[in-house]
Amino acid sequence: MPPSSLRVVYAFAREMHPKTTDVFIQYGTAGFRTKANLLEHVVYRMGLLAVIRSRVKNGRTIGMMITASHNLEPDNGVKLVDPDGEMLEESWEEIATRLANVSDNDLEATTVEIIKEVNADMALKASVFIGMDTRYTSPRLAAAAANGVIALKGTPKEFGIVTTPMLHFFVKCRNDNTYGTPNEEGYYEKIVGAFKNIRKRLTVHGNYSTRLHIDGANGVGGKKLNIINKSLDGQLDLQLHNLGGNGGKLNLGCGADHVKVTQTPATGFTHTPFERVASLDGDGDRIVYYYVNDDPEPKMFLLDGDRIATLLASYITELLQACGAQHLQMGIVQTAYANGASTNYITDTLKIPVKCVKTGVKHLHHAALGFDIGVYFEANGHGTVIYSKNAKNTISRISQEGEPEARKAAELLLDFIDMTNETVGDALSDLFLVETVLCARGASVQQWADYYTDLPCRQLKVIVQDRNAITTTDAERQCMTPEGLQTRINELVAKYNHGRAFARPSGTEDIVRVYAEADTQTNADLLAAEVSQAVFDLAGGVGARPELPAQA
Ligand code: 16G
Ligand code: MG
Repeated sequence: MPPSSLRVVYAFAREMHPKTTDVFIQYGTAGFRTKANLLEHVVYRMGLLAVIRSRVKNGRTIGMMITASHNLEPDNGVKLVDPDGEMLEESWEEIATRLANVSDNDLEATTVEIIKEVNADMALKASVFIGMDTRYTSPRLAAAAANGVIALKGTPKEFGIVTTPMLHFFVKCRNDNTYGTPNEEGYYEKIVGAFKNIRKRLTVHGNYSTRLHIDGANGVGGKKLNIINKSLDGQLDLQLHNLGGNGGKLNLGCGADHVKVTQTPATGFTHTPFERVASLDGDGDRIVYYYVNDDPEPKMFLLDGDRIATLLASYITELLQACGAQHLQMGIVQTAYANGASTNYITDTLKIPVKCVKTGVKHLHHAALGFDIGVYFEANGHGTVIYSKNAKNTISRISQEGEPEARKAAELLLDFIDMTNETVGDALSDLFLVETVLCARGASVQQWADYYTDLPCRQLKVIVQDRNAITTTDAERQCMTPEGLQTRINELVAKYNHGRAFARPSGTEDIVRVYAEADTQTNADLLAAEVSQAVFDLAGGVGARPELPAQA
């Protein structure tokens, strides 16, 4: 395509998706995310970039997801998905940021510049899959995305309202048809189909109950479970809550992020003591479990991403042993947010290698690729399992040639693999994985919670002038700047039994995040507040200095 035909890029921008703000926007950990009304030109331009990316990848399909995940309703966002269903290659984040921020007048020239720089052959076909969450601003943004694709003569395909992991799955399937069929039915067929297969092999026994409450965060995940539920033939007794409608607001007082960060149950429905609840986030890529006890003031017990990782990894280990494939190397990948008790349990009890990496799915996913079977989870409930070709081939061979017992375990494992959305963390797929393990073990949610005891922890936010004044190393566990901050954190941590704390600049909000854990909740709260004060004092805090909790 000669550059002259890029006039249409400018024409679409001017007429339909003009840049009306000078607020600088950055492609962060999970794409662009901000107030929805600041995003239309950004999403249009990402449509352009997706076409260029598709051509650089020889016409393979690229994904675009319109969502702001667990953020509240007024926000929205967009992220690109690479051909194997993984996050956009990191080196393109700067290109995306550049394209998003140029003026409309410079858009055509910048597009030409980028095409040259990445050496895209504009004569190739280009295909872009577009999905969106349930926000009322999403259809408009999805249309802007499609216009961006059309402006550069790519072919958009819109999937309407889907979970983020579904879109990742579709992109992967479109580029690799051995993985599945690239549409919603294909997703159900593979993932839910595998769950049903497994359920036929397992008997519900012991303390496992098929009843599972769902907190759908008033987002897309609950809606999809509502569809799935109709085909489940009673294998699960799903009680669906917070499905949107009935005045419930997206992610407000509910959803995985709310439950994890506030350590309180979702609002919007009544909890029955000791019954499992699975809480999803707004776009269905995170899940945490919890239950409440029957105290007069019910206490909540959270089973977060660390719990899910350990549950899945220990079950896969058992199956690998049962099929005589223990030589396959399994590892768990976590971030600094992983509860120290989970890391100890993995090392001391499960005896599985564990790696700690920087926050953000792409870092976890990348590290997990280093194992035959990599289980990665963020404490916030985002994670999955990935299996190498070698692992899949080995297990598949055993399922055909092994001894009867080994065969049985291998067949189960093959279904377990099919049930896993390997492209990215997926609340629905994770739910079926967890339910499978609990069912196989005849375990109640309390028994699961008893595997180890979490250290009490607390997360806080601090507002500073420039969050990038804080730089970190050692997978974000140590601060390098500002000078003196790490020394101060070390002094504070040393005062507490089982104390651990860190501060890191957020990749999605203009704030610094502080995490602390210690032997008691009071101490964890105190340590988090003290570290917040240190950040405030040494890294240019803005507004009121964080206060220590009342009980201090
Ligand atoms: C994004 C990341 C998530 C991470 C979170 C951290 C993806 C798809 N999502 O939501 O993994 O935990 O950012 O946010 O990578 P923060 O930097 O604001 O703490
Ligand atoms: Mg999400």
